[in-house]
Amino acid sequence: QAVEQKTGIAKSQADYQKVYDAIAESLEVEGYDDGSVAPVLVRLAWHCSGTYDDKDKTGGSNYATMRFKPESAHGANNGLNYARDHMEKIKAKFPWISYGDLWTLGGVVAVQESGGPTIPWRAGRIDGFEHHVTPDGRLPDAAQAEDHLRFIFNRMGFNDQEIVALSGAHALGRCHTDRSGFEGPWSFSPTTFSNAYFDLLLNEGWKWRKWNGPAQYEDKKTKSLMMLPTDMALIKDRSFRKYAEKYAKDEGVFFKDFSDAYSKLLELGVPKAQFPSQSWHMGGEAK
Ligand code: DDH
Repeated sequence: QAVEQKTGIAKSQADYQKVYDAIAESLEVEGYDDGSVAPVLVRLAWHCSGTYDDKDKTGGSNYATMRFKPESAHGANNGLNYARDHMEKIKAKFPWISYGDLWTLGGVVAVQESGGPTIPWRAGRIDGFEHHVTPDGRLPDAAQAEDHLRFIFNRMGFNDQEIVALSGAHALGRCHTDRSGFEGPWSFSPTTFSNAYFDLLLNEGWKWRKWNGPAQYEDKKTKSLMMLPTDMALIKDRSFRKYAEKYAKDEGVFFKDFSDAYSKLLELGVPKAQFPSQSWHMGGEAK
């Protein structure tokens, strides 16, 4: 087996801060969706990490295996070529950074610069090979419900509270018919990270949308917002619902729990010995 690529761990936090700044500067893209690539970068960081299996320790963000054909072609990753191509422009400026570090740092920048909490992050992931690709089917299927959510996220090592907290990322972004088949944003401000997702989920009236696409909900009032069946499971299931209610009431609690869970997500599959340091707070002031 070939020697794995250099990690760049001889670099300091200041070096990674330069990458952070370059990503932050690149987020606004006129004419793309709602004017920002932040949501799709949050999704790239999540999908490159969420393949982890806590039993056999395969998958996760360590090897950035979405660079390889079998994984980039997995249905759940449709549209992420846009995010990966965007990140190639950053990689060209900082060729020493590993893809796993680049993509996960992209998620951190995108959350923080969209007004979300500080996400503790550290460098140390290494580029792997095609044989590290995990089988299709490790990411959630939006058409399903609470049993599926627990099956998928327990495998990664997440509990009910963490599942609900992580799902709050859907305050950002939208569904695209040419990517997932679903359509529309979850919130009225899809480039702002907030607890709006939980507030809307609990306090808007929702009904099935009548259309030719896959089964999804729309809000009764404006018909401009959407929820996936898996989103709705978070208020139908009693254990999930108590966290959704907590996060709708208190954005501070949501921010803290999201920060902990997203930070944990981004480190899945990375052997602790690969991290040379404690987590860093990149970017501006800690929130
Ligand atoms: Fe998600 N997500 N996600 N999601 N996700 C989609 C978009 C975005 C599910 C399905 C979809 C998380 C959990 C789940 C983001 C972040 C996170 C889309 C639409 C589908 C479908 C894709 C498209 O058409 O472009 C399901 C199912 C789950 C689940 O079962 C829990 C989590 C945990 C995160 C996270 O980041 C922690 C973001 C952001 C988007 C918006 C992307 C965009 O381009 O805009």
